Amino acid sequence: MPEPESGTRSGSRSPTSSGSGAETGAAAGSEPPGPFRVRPIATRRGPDPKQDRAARTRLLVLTAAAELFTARGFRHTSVQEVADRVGMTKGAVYFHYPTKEALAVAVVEQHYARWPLLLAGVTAEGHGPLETAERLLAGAALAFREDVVVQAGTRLQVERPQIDAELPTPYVDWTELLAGLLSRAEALGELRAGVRPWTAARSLVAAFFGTQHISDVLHERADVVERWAETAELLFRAIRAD
Ligand code: LUB
Repeated sequence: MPEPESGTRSGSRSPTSSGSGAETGAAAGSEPPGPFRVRPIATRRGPDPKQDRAARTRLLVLTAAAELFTARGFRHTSVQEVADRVGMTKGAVYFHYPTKEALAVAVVEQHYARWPLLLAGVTAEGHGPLETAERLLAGAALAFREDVVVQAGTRLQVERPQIDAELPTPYVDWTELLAGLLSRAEALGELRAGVRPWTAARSLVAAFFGTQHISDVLHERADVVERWAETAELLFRAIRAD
């Protein structure tokens, strides 16, 4: 599997590092399988109802922020608007997220926390690596149409120059995940001769990103599933051995 070349991961903070208070909830060392080592916000943390309530409130605030970030972007969203949306005071919101930047980081990390769940579900279906890659991206397209946290995380990553916070490095984990699957497909002789796993992985990520972006701008992602299906059909025909 190796590649990648320098400068793609070293030194740049990927979603894997949990230095930023990403929801951990679980004992150290039991990281979800990589990449995307970010945990979903656990709303049930155990015997302490106060902790449960706090976790549920954090999720409520995060979802409201995601709706506003998706609709208006980072700059044009205020913490007061987030507070109004969930019927809380600004102070109560700041108790859970000390700054608007911290809210943006949490939203982006929860965007990436979606993918281990999708990965586990598709992997459990027991398909070959190429079929798994195809179904993963089809599942992601559905999430881009339906899930406001996925949509908000995508917009915030595009607006990252405006956000004074350390956001996870975009695109690199999907590329690593797909390159891993395509390397396994190569080992099984499922790849067309001359197709390099990392090249194909970068091409799939670029095509997916472009497809969802155009669908967003033109149709608020209403047709992203269909648009990705037609692009995927073309790309996997080029990648798959006859
Ligand atoms: C994916 C986005 C939007 C890549 O991996 C990422 O960072 C992504 C957000 O930045 O699309 C395409 C699978």
